[in-house]
Amino acid sequence: MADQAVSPEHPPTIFRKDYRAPAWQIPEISLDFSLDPDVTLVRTRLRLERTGDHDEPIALDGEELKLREIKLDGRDLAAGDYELTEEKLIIPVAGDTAELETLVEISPKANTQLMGLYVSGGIFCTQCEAEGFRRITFFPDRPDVLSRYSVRLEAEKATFPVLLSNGDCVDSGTAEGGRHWARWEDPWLKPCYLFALVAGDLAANRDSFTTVSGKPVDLAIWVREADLPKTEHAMQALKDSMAWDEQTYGREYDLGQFNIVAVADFNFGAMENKSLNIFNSRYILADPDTATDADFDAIAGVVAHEYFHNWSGNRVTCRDWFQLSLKEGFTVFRDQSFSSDHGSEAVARIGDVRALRAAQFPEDAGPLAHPVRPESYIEISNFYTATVYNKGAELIRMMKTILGEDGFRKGSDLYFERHDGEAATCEDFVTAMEDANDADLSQFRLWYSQAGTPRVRAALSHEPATSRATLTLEQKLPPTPGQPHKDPMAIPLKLALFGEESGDAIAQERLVMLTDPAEEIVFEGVGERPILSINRGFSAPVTIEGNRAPDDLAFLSAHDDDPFARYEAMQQLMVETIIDVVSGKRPDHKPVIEAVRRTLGDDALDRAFIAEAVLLPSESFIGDQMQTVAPDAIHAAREALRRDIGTSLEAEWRAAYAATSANAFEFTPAAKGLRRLRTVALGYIAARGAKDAPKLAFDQFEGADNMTDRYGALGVLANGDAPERVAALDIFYNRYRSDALVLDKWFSVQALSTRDDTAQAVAELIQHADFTFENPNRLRAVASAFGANQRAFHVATGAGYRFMADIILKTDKINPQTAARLLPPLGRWRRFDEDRAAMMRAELERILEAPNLSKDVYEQASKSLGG
Ligand code: B3K
Ligand code: ZN
Repeated sequence: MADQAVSPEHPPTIFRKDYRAPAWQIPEISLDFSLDPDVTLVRTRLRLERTGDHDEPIALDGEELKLREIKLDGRDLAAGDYELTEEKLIIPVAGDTAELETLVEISPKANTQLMGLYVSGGIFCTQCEAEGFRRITFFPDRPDVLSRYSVRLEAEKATFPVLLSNGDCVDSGTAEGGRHWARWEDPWLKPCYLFALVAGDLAANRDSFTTVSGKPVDLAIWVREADLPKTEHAMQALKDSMAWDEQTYGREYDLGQFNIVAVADFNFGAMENKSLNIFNSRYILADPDTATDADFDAIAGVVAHEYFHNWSGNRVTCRDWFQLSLKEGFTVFRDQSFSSDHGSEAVARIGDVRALRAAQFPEDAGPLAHPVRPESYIEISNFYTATVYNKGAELIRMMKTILGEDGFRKGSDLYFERHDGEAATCEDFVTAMEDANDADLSQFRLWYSQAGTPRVRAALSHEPATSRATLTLEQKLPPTPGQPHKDPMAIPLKLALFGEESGDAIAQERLVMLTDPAEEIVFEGVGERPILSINRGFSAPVTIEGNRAPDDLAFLSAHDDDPFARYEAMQQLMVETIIDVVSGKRPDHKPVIEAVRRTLGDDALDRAFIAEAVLLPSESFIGDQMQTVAPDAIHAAREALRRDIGTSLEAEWRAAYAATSANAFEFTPAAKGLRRLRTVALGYIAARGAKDAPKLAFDQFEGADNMTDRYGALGVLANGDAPERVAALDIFYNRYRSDALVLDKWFSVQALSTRDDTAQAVAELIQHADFTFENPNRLRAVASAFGANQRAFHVATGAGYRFMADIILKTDKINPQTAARLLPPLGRWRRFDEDRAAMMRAELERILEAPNLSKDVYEQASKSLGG
């Protein structure tokens, strides 16, 4: 199994090549929970079936379980009849089938890792993906063991009046001592990572949905009673998702109930347990006073994502965790398409690409780079990454681009039909796409196995005499850990040519498959000078390097008929302008200012698109384009450009601000666009240093009838040093201190501040009475936000690095999974100057030297150091 020595310092590596089908299947499991926060008893009966001709014992996983009883075919086993280690229970079995019964004791209240069964705000809940079920009972905790579940829950009735599990509730009753019970049965085979239970004092927002074939489904969103009014948006998103999956993928829901529960303490966004989705409350609760438009959109996206998993993940699951992108990449692609269909396609695509570039490109360029289908891991929780999720979604999107809308649907139909009820692989998905279309995706498969972001160099030349244009495309595949050399990839590039004089498309959009290291494409009949529009719609997750002059980019930003390409041209123009200044050239802000002016004044564009297009790229994105990141110089150059855009276009910003101001709250795409542009305009007015800017921001803050405007204004104030800043922060705190999700925003806005003292500010924030290491949302509101704040995190003294390492070490003792997710910013040391790199390395070494480090943090820190 492991190729390296196993010791506490060096936990074993698991390799994809070592996959073996399970020696035993468990077609049926019955679980009986006697719930108590301190001591919960779990009685489990498993029907064991030997698979194939072998004499291996049954090996069950188990972690932090106290074994009280064990019986095989009704007979008590003696200590010598089985082997029990810290992680395994191994039992020799004579026959080919048997019934195993265990009784274990667990302690949900003491579970701060939030994996397995735990208590959040007085509610029992579970999280089993990826390997949490082994913290509940002994079981082969792997996704290719599929079972039918029957679950009995018993708890004190007054404190835990609601008892939920997967499937349908088939019976319930009262028990002695003020307790009650319920039995749930799930007819669908499922892996144990999809098991869930919830018990607590919850109220439901109930609704219903009738499926396309006329079957009624009872829907319920369970929250604390006081939060019921905040569940409407999530409910609407759920019903929209159910209808969308029927229309778009022909996928109907398959049970009589669908339950969602929101809890306050959750390691990530939400979990797709069969018919009992458990959510971080942040992705359920919203009303205009407490949630921003971005929060509303994220809620719809996550509700859709988890619902879509019912087919892409649950009905067809993953054979092993190396195949994680099979369900995650596909499901992200599905939720992206859903959001795009329910709003502006262009703005949705800009958002997808922005997220990919913010999280995945840096991952691909750093020590933690891994293929979409990884080859090995130490701790699987570390592989719920932007590569597996977001780049994985880009792979699915590319297949759709290559095969076309109908071909893609034929492929997904075949995939679902072929693998329904199975644990499948990424390879199965690609094969279904090929078979349904009689296509050959052999070279395309490299996207699953080769890490790193391909770079495509595009050079266009023009010969007026022959009216011929020649485009040379060249692909370069940067080395990544363990993959020094790579084969050329199949890269689908949508491109078009525009005429400089006419402004017309002189070569209409076409799809070019770049499959060789270098290729040449000739365009005939090109009389006027052509301008290249490439990777339109972001057809491939690559970086384009080209010879497009600032004027050409400015031209595209005004004339391209692909909105994404238009946005992209503007971004590139901005990035190049800032990098020129950072590398010592005299600033020439004019092309950017003119491009922003034109976009702002283009009445044909929707406001949401304008707001995205005129925003400067983030400091970290600019850094990613540089050989060595220079955080302070980037900040200075970007701020100077912002100031200049603010000053030169002051009249335009004020006009835009005024035009978007009389905006009584409505949750429509148009109203959202106005709100977005409003705060962007406010930001530019403030950047210019206008005297009245703090007052303008404060008035917006005070007068707002919604969180988008209020938080937008607070963000502008938090970056400055006007007295209004302190006043607004205090008002915000006092108004929302009892609403945890809004209080998270109060922490974040300070950790994200571009002020000089942010590294100091976060050190104080974690001393605040409302800060806690135990709630992942609160922890991330400070630590993840700070890690994403390039200038503050990389403050030259190294205080940011020390702060983060301290937080990681402290969190590791409580919640290793969440601790490990804070590590990547420290791992990017190779991208920085020597002094910073040395300080970052020193912190990574300090982390690695700490006693009793979790596997999670060990893996991230050791790989980040390059060891
Ligand atoms: N499948 C879960 C993620 C579980 C993460 C475990 N570390 C949520 C989702 O992607 O839908
Ligand atoms: Zn998912």
